[in-house]
Amino acid sequence: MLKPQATATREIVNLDGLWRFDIAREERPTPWTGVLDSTLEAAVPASYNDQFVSAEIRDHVGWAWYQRMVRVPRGWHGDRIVLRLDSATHEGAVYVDGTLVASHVGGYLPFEADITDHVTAGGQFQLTVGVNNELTNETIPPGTISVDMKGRRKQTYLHDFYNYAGLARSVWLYSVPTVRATAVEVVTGIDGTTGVVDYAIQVEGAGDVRVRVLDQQGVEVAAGVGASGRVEVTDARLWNPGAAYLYTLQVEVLVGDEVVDVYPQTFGIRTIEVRGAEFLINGTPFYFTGFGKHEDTAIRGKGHDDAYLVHDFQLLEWIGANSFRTSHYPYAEEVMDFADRHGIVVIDETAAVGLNLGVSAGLTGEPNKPTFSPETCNDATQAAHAQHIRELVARDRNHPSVVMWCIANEPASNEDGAREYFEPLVNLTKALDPTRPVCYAAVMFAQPDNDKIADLFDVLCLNRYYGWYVGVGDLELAEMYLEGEMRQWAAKYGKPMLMAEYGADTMPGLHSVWDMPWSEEYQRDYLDMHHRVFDRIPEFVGEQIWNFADFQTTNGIHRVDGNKKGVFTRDRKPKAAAHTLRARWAGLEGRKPGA
Ligand code: GCB
Repeated sequence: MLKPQATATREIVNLDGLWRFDIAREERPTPWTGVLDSTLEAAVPASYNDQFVSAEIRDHVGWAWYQRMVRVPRGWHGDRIVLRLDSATHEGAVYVDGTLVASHVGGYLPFEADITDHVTAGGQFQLTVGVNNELTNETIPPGTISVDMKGRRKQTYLHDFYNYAGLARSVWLYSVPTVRATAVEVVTGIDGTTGVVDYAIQVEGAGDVRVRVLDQQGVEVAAGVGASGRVEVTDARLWNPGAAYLYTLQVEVLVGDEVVDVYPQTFGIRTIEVRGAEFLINGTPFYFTGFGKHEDTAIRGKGHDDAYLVHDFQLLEWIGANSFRTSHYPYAEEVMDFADRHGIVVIDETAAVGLNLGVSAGLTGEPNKPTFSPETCNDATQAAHAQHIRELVARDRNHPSVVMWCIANEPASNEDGAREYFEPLVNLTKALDPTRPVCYAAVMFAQPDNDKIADLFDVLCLNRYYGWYVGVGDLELAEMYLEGEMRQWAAKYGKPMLMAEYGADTMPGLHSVWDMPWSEEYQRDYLDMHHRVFDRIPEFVGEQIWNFADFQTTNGIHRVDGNKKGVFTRDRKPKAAAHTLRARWAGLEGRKPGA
């Protein structure tokens, strides 16, 4: 599935704006495809939860309905007409005038429907989109639905961020020619000063393919014919962290001599390699600095917003961060495109967060159920996870910014069944994309002596909270624990190690001369302590702090208006630690301090 773009042969209409809206109510059976008799309107793109002053809507579990009229442009006669939703969290059902045209499970990846047979060019139709926010043990991420003593349906889940739902990304109507490109894959290599570009194009209908590689000025630098092949760019400009350079593979589909479809696919020429304990980009050791992030802002929830996108990347540059992880789900494609253009390195994570019943048992004191069993994470969960990986790799494989796939956050990798669950998923990811390393972010219960899956992966990504959840308020002890454990991982595996989460909740404005948790000084000293340890261990290839900014959490968790581990507040003001990070990261340019 190609991202919609306007070209000489393709047109596009954006359907964002205000849509009629309501949650599914008893008097309106599901699915609801009639006219939505609601006075509510919801903004798209945005999660619906925080737009209304209504606990009933915010805490709703189940379907919600969005509806609007859509006019098809007159000139689209003879073309295929496609509806595309960039995301519908977590399940979407799309109706054109009451007919179901598409449904999709998985809240953070796009899906589309060819609606040519249901609409006419120049005519209009009623578009209804159902979104369902339910999480079960067979969805990614997983969750549980229960009915409380008052008869209300309740959703619980094993991650702390709020379960925002709705149409958080754009909706598009677009036209494509009947004979067209339907998928483009680009893999690059470097041979001396030559960029080697392998491409593969899928075509619908009987058409021939030719490709041209254009540089950033639009000048043709290479060309080829055929649906797959290799072209070479002499004196190639490489895509480098902090110094992005993008080429365009201009795909043309021909019938006879006529160009019937044009699709431009941007790409960067660069290589990724894990060698020993090094992570190499274009053959040079790379040191990650940055954050785990969230798609999270006030009122919009997980709604994509270009102004926040620009500002967040400005802050990344200001603080000297060269990377982030898309914790804990795939981000909007606009974010990935922006990272490509601005040379920010991305660890691309699936939505597989919370495959770990040990964490909840730890928090509630309830007996520990096995995470991997027929009643908990089972074959259906694994199948949903595999499908999600397929869709993620298909969507993001051409982004030069993506340097590694992270297939899960904090799974129960210390429990029986973890290996059986994960080995096929690692193999699948590597078969889909042999060019990128694969990792998972390991939970603190998974230690060098009990983790069952670390050897399957290329990079050890560790989430650790010494000085916060363990040894809180005693940074001297925390430093000993941290260094002790990290040296064991290094000795056992000899792989590149990246601290994928470490952080301390911090209340802006709270100050102390002591090691006082929640104070701005504590966050600063906590981070400094970690950096001393990373700098002493050669296997460390990076540090990504939890979190870039404060973010909203679920009601059922002990937090003060959300998770406050942000180095920036939810409205992106720096806490004191931001300044010390800036001093550490400035001028590193991807090198480890002291290297
Ligand atoms: C973690 C999770 C992350 C949480 C964080 C915390 O280990 O991966 O999603 O937000 O801890 O702050 O507790």
